[in-house]
Amino acid sequence: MKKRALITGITGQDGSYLAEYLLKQDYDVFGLVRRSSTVNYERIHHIQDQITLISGDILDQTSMTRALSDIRPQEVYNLAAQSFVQTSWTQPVFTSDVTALGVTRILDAIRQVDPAIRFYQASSSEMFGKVQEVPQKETTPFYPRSPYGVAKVYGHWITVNYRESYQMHATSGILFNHESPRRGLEFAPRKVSYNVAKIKLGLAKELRMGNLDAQRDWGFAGDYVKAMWLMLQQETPEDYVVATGQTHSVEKLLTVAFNAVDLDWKQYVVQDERYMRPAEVDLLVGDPSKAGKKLGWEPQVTFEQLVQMMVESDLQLLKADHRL
Ligand code: NDP
Ligand code: GDR
Repeated sequence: MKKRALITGITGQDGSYLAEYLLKQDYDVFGLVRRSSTVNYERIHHIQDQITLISGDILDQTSMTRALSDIRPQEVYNLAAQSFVQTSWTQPVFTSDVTALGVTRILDAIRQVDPAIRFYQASSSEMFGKVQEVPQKETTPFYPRSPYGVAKVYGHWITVNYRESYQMHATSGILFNHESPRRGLEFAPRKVSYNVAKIKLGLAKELRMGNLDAQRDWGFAGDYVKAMWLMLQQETPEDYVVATGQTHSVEKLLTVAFNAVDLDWKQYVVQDERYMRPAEVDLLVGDPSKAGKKLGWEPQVTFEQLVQMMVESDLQLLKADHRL
């Protein structure tokens, strides 16, 4: 019998890579999708005939229970979230409802339908926020700096609580920033790669950015979904930091991306207050040694390779769109 996995957030960046990865592991893959007036299956279009999409929303507990009862999966990966940090200040209540309470809804649906289902929660380095330790590891205290970060701290602890209360195989993966050509256009690395490609092709003249001093530990999403799967294959559920162990500033990101097309970022980038945050996370760098030791996980793509891959992909995309 094939294993069955349910992915919430399958239409997102990570959902699409995870679905591909699980198909390669010979799973039957199911994805929870919420209704919208226009179809947004761009990232899973190429595998749509190999997966099954189920209508539901993590705001609606009934839909979670129904999906679990119908599918009877062995594994559930909860990737659904309002995941853009900046938006969490303008929609703090909605962000909490989806990103925090959504986790309880799905955990409790699992408890009712089949507590033996293994559960993965997409936790975040944003929980470390104003960092209390460098580098950050599983035991580093949390100090979130945005409504999104606060919601993720809730999601993390409710996962730990269901594990301890009901002996569920529930795991929280504390993933640092990970990117790819499929990243949403609003996140810094994709915003940069897309606009660098536009500038190079003569389709834009400038790039407006916020804080250039912030530092992040950036990896490749394709590498990170493998760590999610490995966590659910362990006999004992535990929490893991997943990161590269290296950090770079937004300014360095600009340098590498513009250099990839032989341009100087200083001639095109304009700082714009609109992209500054009310409270910033200045520096994130993870210590992935536990994931290395226990899961045998290691990132494969370097920061420079990642940025070049994204710029190259956006150049191809824009050339095709504009028939260049
Ligand atoms: P995306 O923003 O690309 O994807 C989010 C997904 O969640 C989309 O499929 C979206 O659906 C879905 N979703 C949002 N609200 C609901 C809802 N109410 N019901 C059902 N589905 C919903 O995020 P990523 O793929 O980048 O990230 C995946 C997860 O990992 C998120 O939880 C994120 O917070 C977390 N994370 C991400 C990191 C990263 O660097 N990428 C790092 C650490 C954690 P739709 O397409 O309909 O909007
Ligand atoms: P982040 O990612 O907030 O770390 O959350 P994002 O790429 O949005 O920001 C990274 C850093 O870049 C700075 N920055 C800008 N960011 C954006 N988006 N746009 C800009 O113009 C800009 N200028 C500077 C930001 O201030 C920040 O310091 C991501 C999300 O995927 C979360 O869901 C996930 O949990 C964390 O990564 C880990």
